[in-house]
Amino acid sequence: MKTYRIATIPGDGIGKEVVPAGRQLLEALAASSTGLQFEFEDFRWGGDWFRAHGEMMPADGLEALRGKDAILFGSAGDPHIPDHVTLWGLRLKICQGFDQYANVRPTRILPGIDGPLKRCGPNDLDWVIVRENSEGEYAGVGGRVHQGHPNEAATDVSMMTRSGVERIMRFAFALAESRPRRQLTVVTKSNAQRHAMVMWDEIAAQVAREFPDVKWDKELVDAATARMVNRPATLDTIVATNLHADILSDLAAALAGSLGIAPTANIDPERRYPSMFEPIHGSAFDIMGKGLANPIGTFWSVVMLLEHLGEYEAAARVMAAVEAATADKSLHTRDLGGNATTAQVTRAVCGFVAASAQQRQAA
Ligand code: NAD
Ligand code: K
Ligand code: MN
Repeated sequence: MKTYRIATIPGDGIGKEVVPAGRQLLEALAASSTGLQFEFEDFRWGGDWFRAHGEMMPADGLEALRGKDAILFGSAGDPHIPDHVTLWGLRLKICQGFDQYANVRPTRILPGIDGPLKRCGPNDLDWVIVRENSEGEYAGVGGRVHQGHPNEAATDVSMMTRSGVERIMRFAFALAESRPRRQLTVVTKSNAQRHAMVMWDEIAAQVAREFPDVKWDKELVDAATARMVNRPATLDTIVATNLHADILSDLAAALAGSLGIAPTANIDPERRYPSMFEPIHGSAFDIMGKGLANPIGTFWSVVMLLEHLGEYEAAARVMAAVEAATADKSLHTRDLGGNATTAQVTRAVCGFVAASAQQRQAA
């Protein structure tokens, strides 16, 4: 019997709705599997914790997470606290504290879901975006002088290091090599950003020599958005900076049908620390507390969590359950044009997981 220690951090807004749903799914999986168990510890950090303690998570919070096998995260963002305080105080603190430098964002058109692109079927859009997750535009370097005065100046410096770029390029090339098409697009903006992005391009070309089987090309980030819409089938694996990939992956999610279905993994590839899995969406203030949140993005993140743990069979079983749910339009939440609730989708996906276990036992 294998027992995994999982930390759950719902955070704020709809994070408090989708993370419990993700936990329910893992519990359904454990109940219907032989040899797989989860030990959960729930951390109630975020906006409420901030109101009570003046910080988003305790100073020794990372210590409490360190021994876990994985973290399932919801969202950081509270309507009454500035966004940069919530983001830096919780999500980025964990990503940077545990050096989760590779952010992986798969995008596919799932069965039953109609994306906004005409003539774009499941085979025309199958991407993985790799986001540099530790430096770049979100390095936190910069400041403000003469605050509030007419001559105020402010900077956010995009700080890139050779070792930081090398490791994300190597990760992206290796991931591209592991996929059937062995193809990588390196997104850049080295026409305008003439220091860091030029180094980024040079390192891409250098790392490419270590991966002779990977076909790769370069695309400016603005042109990349148009290519995603106009020629989606020409893309496969994509690597981009922290900011560029942040933006491209929301576009990717929307093109695949909804922000509510997109998953992400914040990975420490060297496995020194626990990795963290979350839907890519935020707190969704407009629908929080109403039971309308689509839990599919969290469920797909659970699939990525299981894959990271090496539980490939369980991961495939959960993904099949997710796809059985999306294929049924009566299980679509409002973001997909339906009227199912978070609870209904969760119950259905847990039911599919249980049913697939029974079928396996019968076979
Ligand atoms: P958002 O992702 O919260 O919402 C954007 C839109 O998508 C909203 O209309 C929302 O209703 C819809 N949506 C998102 N997820 C959905 C789901 N699961 N089901 C149905 N509809 C869904 O982005 P935002 O409005 O820009 O940000 C709100 C807050 O969340 C901000 O505080 C922001 O900083 C934070 N945020 C946090 C994270 C994170 O923790 N990783 C990511 C993005 C945004
Ligand atoms: K999130
Ligand atoms: Mn984002």
